[in-house]
Amino acid sequence: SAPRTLLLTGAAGGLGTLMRELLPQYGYTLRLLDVRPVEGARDAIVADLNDPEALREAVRGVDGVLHLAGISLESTFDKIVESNIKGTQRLYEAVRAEGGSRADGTAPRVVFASSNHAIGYTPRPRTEDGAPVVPVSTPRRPDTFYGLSKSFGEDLAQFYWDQYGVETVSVRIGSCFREPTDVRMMSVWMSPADGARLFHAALSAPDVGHTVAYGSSANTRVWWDLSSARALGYEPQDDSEVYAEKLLAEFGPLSDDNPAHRYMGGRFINDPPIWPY
Ligand code: NAI
Ligand code: 15L
Repeated sequence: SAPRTLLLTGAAGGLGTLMRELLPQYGYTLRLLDVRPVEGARDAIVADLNDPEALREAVRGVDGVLHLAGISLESTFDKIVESNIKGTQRLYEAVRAEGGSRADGTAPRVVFASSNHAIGYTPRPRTEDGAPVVPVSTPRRPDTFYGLSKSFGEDLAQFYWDQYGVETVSVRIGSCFREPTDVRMMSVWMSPADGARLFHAALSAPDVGHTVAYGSSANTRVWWDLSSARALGYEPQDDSEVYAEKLLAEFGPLSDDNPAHRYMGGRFINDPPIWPY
């Protein structure tokens, strides 16, 4: 059965805003947390992930956590360490402690927003020439300090499962925006509606232990093996192909002359977008 009360960290961000719109239809009551005020939500918890007491209070009584908070682009190593590495460990500590204080000892399940940038240095698969899609078991090859922090987050999730029985689904999200905006995104786009479907599946599937899943729509040009996502009950409904004509006319096809097209991480390889704060 689906968890009812969900802590949404990173609620003020782009994906947090989309999920605030889309997740309530699955029956969730959302508790919101962000280091920034959440527009239109006066009861949101404004706290840093590095505030253990606020975090402990935030997870008290929830059935699940959708962990979106963190630096979502490239930054200095020190800033990434604070928000993404220390911050995520503190979240897991709060979740573990919450489980320890319950009669049945069960901690709330975490859905961790990992990223394709944990495997960004993997060459893009030539699926157009019949090459296979990339499995979840592909060695991680982070393309940035940001990608390294997501790789760490997946290891942290595995450790909290092995050591403490805290369950996690780590979703290696592609590009979850309202529309794909470049040719690479035709392969890695996850529509917001499919994002909500996948997060809901990840929160409600039985016995996930630590599961890693790719987060994309049912794109014609998909690069990733979605079978572990489908095994959770995810049935993607969207396909970026409806935008192909427009995007190809504007940008042309993927080309190895373009360094941003050689690897799955796209421009994070050669010209990563920088976190503004
Ligand atoms: P975003 O940058 O719009 O939102 C992140 C939110 O986290 C911000 O509101 C920020 O204030 C908050 N935050 C940052 N550091 C914090 C801290 N120390 N304590 C509390 N809150 C903190 O990013 P977006 O696009 O919404 O992504 C959400 C999550 O999903 C991020 O973890 C990102 O890395 C991951 N992701 C997103 C993808 C996408 O396509 N949108 C793709 C792959 C991963
Ligand atoms: C990410 O991990 C970022 O958080 C998001 O802003 C996009 O850049 C996305 O990857 C992407 O690869 O398109």
